[in-house]
Amino acid sequence: MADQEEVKLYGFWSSPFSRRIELALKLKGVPYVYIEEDLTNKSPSLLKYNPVHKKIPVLVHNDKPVAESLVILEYIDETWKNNPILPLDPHERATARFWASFIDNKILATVMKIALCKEEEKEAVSLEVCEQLKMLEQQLNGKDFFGGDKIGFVDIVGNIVAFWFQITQEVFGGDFFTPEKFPGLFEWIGKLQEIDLVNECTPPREKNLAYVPYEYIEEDLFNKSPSLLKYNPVHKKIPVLVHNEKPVAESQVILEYIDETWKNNPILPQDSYERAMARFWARFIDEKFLTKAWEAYTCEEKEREVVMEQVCELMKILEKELDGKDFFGGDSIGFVDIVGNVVVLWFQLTPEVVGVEGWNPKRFPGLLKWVGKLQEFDVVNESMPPIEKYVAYIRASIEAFKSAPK
Ligand SMILES: N[C@@H](CCC(=O)N[C@@H](CS)C(=O)NCC(=O)O)C(=O)O
Repeated sequence: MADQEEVKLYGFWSSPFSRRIELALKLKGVPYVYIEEDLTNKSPSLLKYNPVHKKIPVLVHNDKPVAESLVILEYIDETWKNNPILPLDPHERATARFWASFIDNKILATVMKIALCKEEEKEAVSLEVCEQLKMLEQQLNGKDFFGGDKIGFVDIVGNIVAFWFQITQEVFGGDFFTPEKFPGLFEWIGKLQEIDLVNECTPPREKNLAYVPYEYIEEDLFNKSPSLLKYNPVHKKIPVLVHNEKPVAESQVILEYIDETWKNNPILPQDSYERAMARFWARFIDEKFLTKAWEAYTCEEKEREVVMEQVCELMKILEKELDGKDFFGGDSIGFVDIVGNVVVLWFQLTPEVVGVEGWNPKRFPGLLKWVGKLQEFDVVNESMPPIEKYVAYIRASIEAFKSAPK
């Protein structure tokens, strides 16, 4: 191969399709530059190199793009001939392509249905995927790998079964893929996991489990979009979550929907009484605390002291409920802690909005400790707006509220 050749891979850390290309390049020992794509905001290069599907992975070899992971794998195998991925015999090659396509087009499509189907359809879909996985398992036929005694085309493609299916099952519920049902496939997974390069090309389990891809659409609340008005015609407010074209509005309703749809890292407790309590305190925060806090920001100067004291009374009640725990949810973040982000904002905004003299946060050591614990989480900080921006927004909202006709 020419010395000056350039290999670039456009991928996404959690995508089984781009991870399989990384694995093939590593197995071949081909040096490459990896470019992480933001799939919610695709780069002009990705759109230029894959104008048909606009998807990763794309391999760019000496400025020539190749898209579609199965096509890329074959291109790699034909370009760098060491450590062959496909067998040499034409019939064996055809068989490998057949099963790779069965994994991507049949099994994967059925597993996707599990994520999208209604609860009552889950059993039938699970049965369908089990039948397909059985057919795949039979292909192993006592061998270590589909490729024989070493990893090959079907194994590289099948890594999606080995890793992602277990994650899908954990997130969406079900027991379609277990070692009891598929001893052969699980033995094969064990063999794959003995290969360092395979592990290097598998995204961290916890990060992957916690990842739900979504597209964020910023609304201009002074000029609401037709989509927002269509999706939330009752309240005409954000947030609205749209999942597979079905809209869900009202933040606490959305939180419960998220928790029931993606079952890993539960937000609400399992016990029904504890769930009721969590819902009770979440409503207390949104309906009592938030209403009073807003009144404290918007009331006449002469009433401020009294209203601030009423807010403090409500905060005392909340602090008592926290009862020295790290989180309302116990030792990890839960429903009340997530809804409680407005209390965190209160701590940050109040000195700016009402001035330091009217507000003494030290009266709430328990809540302050809780705020500190929350801020130890990157995801919490990432979902909080920059404080200066927020102060400006709240000041503008207070002005708009005060000047609105009553
Ligand atoms: N058949 C394609 C599938 C690739 C694919 O689904 N890529 C996803 C990431 S996992 C993607 O780029 N999605 C972006 C989009 O659909 O807009 C392949 O094998 O390469």
